[in-house]
Amino acid sequence: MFKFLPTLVRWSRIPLVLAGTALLAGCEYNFWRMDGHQSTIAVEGPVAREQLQVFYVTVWVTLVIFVLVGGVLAYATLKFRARNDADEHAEPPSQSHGNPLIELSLIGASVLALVIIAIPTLRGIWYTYDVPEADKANAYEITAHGFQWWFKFEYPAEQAAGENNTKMTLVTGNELVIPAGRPVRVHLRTVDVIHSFWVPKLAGKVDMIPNRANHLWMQADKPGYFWGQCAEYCGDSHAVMRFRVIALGPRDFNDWLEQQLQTGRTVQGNVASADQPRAQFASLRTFKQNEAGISDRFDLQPLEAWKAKQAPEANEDPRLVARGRELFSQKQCNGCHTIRGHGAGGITGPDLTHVGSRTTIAAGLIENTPEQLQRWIHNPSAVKPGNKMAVGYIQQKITLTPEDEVALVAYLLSLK
Ligand code: HEC
Ligand SMILES: [Cu+2]
Repeated sequence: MFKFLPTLVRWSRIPLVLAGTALLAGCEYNFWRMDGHQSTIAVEGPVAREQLQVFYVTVWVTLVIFVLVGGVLAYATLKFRARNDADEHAEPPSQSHGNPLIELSLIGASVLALVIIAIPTLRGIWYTYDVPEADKANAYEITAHGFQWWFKFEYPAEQAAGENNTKMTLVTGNELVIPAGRPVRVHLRTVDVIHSFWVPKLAGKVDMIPNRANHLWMQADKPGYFWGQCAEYCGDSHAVMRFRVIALGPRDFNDWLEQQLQTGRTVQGNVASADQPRAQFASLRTFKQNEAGISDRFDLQPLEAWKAKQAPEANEDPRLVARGRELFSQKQCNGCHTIRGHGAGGITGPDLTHVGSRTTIAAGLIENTPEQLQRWIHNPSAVKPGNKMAVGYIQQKITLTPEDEVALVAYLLSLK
């Protein structure tokens, strides 16, 4: 009688896959594994794995209930249907209050189902709340701040070089680099409205709430590149308030830290040359509003792309970079952005001291290429509706010629 069960179990993935397809259509490239940049099924860390277990237990319990109730319903419908005219006009069977044994066992079964779901749920709540006691000493601390519509990451344990040999806490923007295989404790803060911190493959989500000190922890099994997303509606550009998490092995992580702790890079070269700066990419093609800004190559091999981005760009032109540095203060970019060691100390926008070594800009929205960078500084609001940099352009009447843009791009990309 139960011969159909194995087949049923095998095919019970279908409703899941169908629901997944509906939700993730477009960004899905590994269909059967249900993988994708923001998959909560193909997880890569212990916290997300714990959360996935709760999900699966719930799915299986409800699936069993669905099959049992649906089966009884189908059985009764078929067995007791009217078969002929006499059935059609027969009196309804005598009505009774019910069978106490059946009712009690149904209550018992419901309680059992809830207990089966409650055990992994409670275990998950305790496990995901904070780094396990035994691992606490090994945990790395980060503070993440939500801004409309980007993320600032602070490394409280790391003192970076500031202006004139001063020290300041290391800060990065939109790309969170963490040590792989180690628990990372993230303190969650916001400077404006409520945001929510979510890295689907690693952990989440926990809200960043004004005047409230939330935290979460996460861990990446091995080095990797992960997609994050603000998961609490926070205004115009909420849907594109993204970020990235880059997990690195101990050696790579230390190398990265060492580079980040230095002041903004200065390109050496023949600055006094009388030649005109070489404009390498002066023609800005016209992008459409909301046009994507991520290349396939980067999309498929993001960690390799990130590693390549740590080295200086080919064909750096020192004169162009020097001109860009001048423009950065002339055009008041320094009022909102910090570039340590280059006399720029603004704090309302992302720290740009090492912006050239990031793979994405505008909070994970577009790739950090010369073309996309120029697209961004040319007209930020055409890339990301409502963003605060565009507001600053209007209020401070900032205008850039194509030559200015090219020089600024060369300068920003030189900041490795
Ligand atoms: C009024 C403040 C303000 C001014 C002035 C300003 N910016 Fe910004 N900038 C921001 C903010 C805020 C963001 C983040 C926007 C977002 O992603 O929502 C940003 C983002 C950026 C980014 C992307 C950084 C990243 O990691 O995503 C770059 C590059 C940048 N600005 C360059 C410039 C340059 C060059 C100028 C001068 C021409 C400038 N900014 C002027 C506020 C400002
Ligand atoms: Cu947000």
